[in-house]
This record gives sequence, C-alpha cells and structure tokens, in this order.
Amino acid sequence: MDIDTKLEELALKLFQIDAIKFGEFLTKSGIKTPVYFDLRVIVSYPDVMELTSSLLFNFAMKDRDYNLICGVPYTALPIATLLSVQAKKPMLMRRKEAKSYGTKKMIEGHYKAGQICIIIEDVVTSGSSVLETTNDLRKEGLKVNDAIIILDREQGGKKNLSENDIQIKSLFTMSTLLEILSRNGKISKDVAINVKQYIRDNKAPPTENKKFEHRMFLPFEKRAELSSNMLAKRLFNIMATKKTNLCVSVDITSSTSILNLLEKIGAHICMVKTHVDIIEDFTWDFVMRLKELAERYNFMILEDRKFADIGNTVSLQHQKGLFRIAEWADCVTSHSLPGEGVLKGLAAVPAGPTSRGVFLLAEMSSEGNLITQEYKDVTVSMAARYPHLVMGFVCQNKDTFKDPGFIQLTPGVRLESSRDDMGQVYNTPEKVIVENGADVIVVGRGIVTSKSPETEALIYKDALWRCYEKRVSGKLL
Ligand code: S5P
Repeated sequence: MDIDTKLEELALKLFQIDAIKFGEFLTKSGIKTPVYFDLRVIVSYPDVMELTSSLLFNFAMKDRDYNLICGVPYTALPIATLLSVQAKKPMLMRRKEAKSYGTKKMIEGHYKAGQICIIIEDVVTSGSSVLETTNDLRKEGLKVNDAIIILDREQGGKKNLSENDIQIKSLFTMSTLLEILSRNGKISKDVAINVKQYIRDNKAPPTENKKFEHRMFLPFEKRAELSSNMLAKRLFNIMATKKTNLCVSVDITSSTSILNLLEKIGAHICMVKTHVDIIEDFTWDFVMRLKELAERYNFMILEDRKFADIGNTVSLQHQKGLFRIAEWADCVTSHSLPGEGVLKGLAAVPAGPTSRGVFLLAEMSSEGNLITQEYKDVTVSMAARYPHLVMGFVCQNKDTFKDPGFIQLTPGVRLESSRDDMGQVYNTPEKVIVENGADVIVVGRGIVTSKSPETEALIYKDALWRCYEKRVSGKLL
C-alpha cells in the first residue's frame, strides 16, 4: 500500500474514533471553533497508534540524520516512544515543570551538547508548544531544527516555527484532512467550507521570537560544543587555542614552495587551503610532508576541490586518481548544485580518521557569480540534513545561516579593499568579520605573493583575531 492510501486510512480511523470532531466547540481561550482535535484518545486504539507511528517513521523520519527523539508533552509522548523503539534512537523527555527538589533539570534522559534532536508533536496551531520544548532542548546545547507533526492546522504555526529555525513536516494539513474526509463522504461540502473559512480567519499570533544566541557573539570554544561535526569542533578549538582564524590559500604550483611557506607560517594559521590540481610536481612525498607540518603546527588541511558532479563521480574524484584527496585532506569544498547526491558521494569514504568534513559553497566572492538567494537557502537547508558531514559554508554574509555549530569560511580578503583583474573582489578584515560574520578567513595572494610572507601572515593573523575579539565582545554591533 502506498503512503497516500495509508494516510487516507489513518484519516478515516481518526474520524471514526472521534479524534477529529466537527460541530461547535469552545477552545481553551473561549473562542468557538467548528473543528476539534483530541489525539489523546488514540492511546485506546493500538492499531491507530501503530499506523500513526509507522507513517511518521516512513514518511518523515527515515532518511534523516538525528541522534535523539523528544515528544512534546503529553499527547505526543506515547507516539515518540514508539518511534524511538522503531528508529532505535534514544528518547528524551521534557518536563512540563522543573522538579522542585534535587536537580532542577527540565530534560530527562542521556544526551550530549551538539547532538541533534527531532521533535514529535500531535497538532500544531501556533507552534508555541513545539517552541517551548525546543527552547529547553537548545538551552542544553542540543540542536533542534526539525519537528515531525501529525496535523498542521495551518493557522500560522509553520511560519512561526520556521522563523525560529524549526522546519515542520506533517502527515496532514487541515486542507488535506478536509479533502480526504469530504471525498469519503464523512463531512459535507458546507462543513469543509466553513472550517476552511474559520482557519483562514483565525491565524495564531506570531510566537515570541526566542532565537538561540546569535553566532556572531558566541566565542569559538562555545561553538565547538554546539557543533555536531567532529572536524568543525576541532577547527573551532584550534582557533581558540592558537588565537588565529587565518586560513592561508597556497595557490602555488611548486610543492617545495608550498612546504617552505608552511614551515614559516604554520604557527600562525588554523588551516591551509590547497588546490592540489595546480601543483606541477605533485608526489606522495609532498603529501607526507604536508601532513607532518599540519601535525607539528596544529593546523587543518582543506582541499578546495569544489566538487560539482553526481555522487558516484564525486566519490571517485574524492578517493581515487592521482591525488587520492580523501586520504590526506581533513576537509574539502563542494558545490551544492548537484543536490544531496554530492554529499552522499563525499560521505562514502571507507571509515577512517580523515575526510569527513565538507564546506558547501553558499556564495562566491567573484563579481557576477550566478548564485541566487533561493540557491543559497536550499544549500543551507541541505547542509542541515548532513550536520555530521558539513562543517560550514563558504560564504560572504552573516545572514546566510544561523546555526552556531557551522563555520563561515570567507575568501576574498585583503587588508585594504580592492579587486583583481579577473573578477575577484576583496574586502577588509573588519568588514568580513565584524559586519559580515566570517569565522575563518581565507587569504591567498595577500600573503603568498608578498615579499615576506611570514611577516605578512603575522600581520593578517593579528588583524583578523582582533576583529574576531571585537565581534564577540558585542561592542561594535
Ligand atoms: O567564493 C570564493 C570561494 C573560494 S574557495 N572565492 C574564492 O576566492 N575562493 C578561493 O579562495 C579561491 O579559489 C582562491 O584559492 C582563494 C582566494 O585567493 P586570493 O589570492 O584571491 O586571496
């Protein structure tokens, strides 16, 4: 049986057991409503419980990346329990009121900051109950971006939640439910029209906007805790320890020159960015020495390959060929253009300590590039589905993403704003960090082609770090 048939079966069962009623009812706030949902009754019907949870699991949860499940108290708790067992993922419980004795904690169960939790709820009207649960989970450092819902009443909850960075996926909307029930002769056309009119006229007010703390003001140590990506955690920690957010882009064609440069500036950088395909004398010995320098000076290696093909080709380009990137690069850059397949291709590395990090290109620094707002938005939502793989974004603006666990990598930086004659646009450290939210700053020719790269790297390192410190102090914004 396909999903639509099963959804129809569930809708009819919910109607039959009086979980959905039509007539004239009074809501908690004293308003009359022509439709009433009481999904608490489903605990009395094991077949409805089973059908609901299997639909939620297959329709909304199967392909998602998450560590924990939390039901909004109380109606959704039994459903969340069934889903936890089915998905073999641990469950958390949120208290309605903090305990008055002992620990005052609101969340029961075992978890670690940075883990991803999916919310389960029966009915969403304004979204405020989902938001309350989310806020308590976020206070514990958990990442919450998805809520799985049985019914969206289409009264503004979806929008309210999306403004708080929670995307909902529901089995039914009020419209689809009405359509199923009238098609099956359970309600008359007039009832359906009346309910639709009511829903249209009774939108829930916007929920109070309690976004999690803005990433611009959070120090890297704190963001390390909030990230679900091991390599992003490591990069945040390297930056905090070495007090540098400088990534040097070694766009140099001689392997010896790259190694000599890194020997001089390794202590001042958090990461080196390579374009391995421009090196004219690439050997495996170069790779070994590069790794050795990275270890000695504690910096990471980012291969700026900008993958952009179908998953299968990308997985071959990543692992095979002359460069076998997956064997030595801690992380890579990738376009999101091909869709999720590109991330699946990059994730398909045989288990190993390296190559699990991806920076997705959400924007480019070059003049006239073709990236649009919509492209940017879908890139960011794609990343949110692969938080164990994606470390952050190559982008230029602080509004590109909100999740403080992701890293903003920004190229196109020089001490003075300028441009080259091939479309590259340069901004100053102050502009990219304090105004535009850059976390890791990529500098190429500004250092590499200077007379004394070592001195220049130090100047950049200090200037960039000062801007980061200004930003987190919050004084300039
Ligand atoms: O939008 C982008 C993305 C990247 S990764 N603009 C960029 O310039 N880059 C890369 O950053 C580019 O490939 C180059 O390696 C580096 C910038 O070098 P620079 O010499 O212009 O500082």
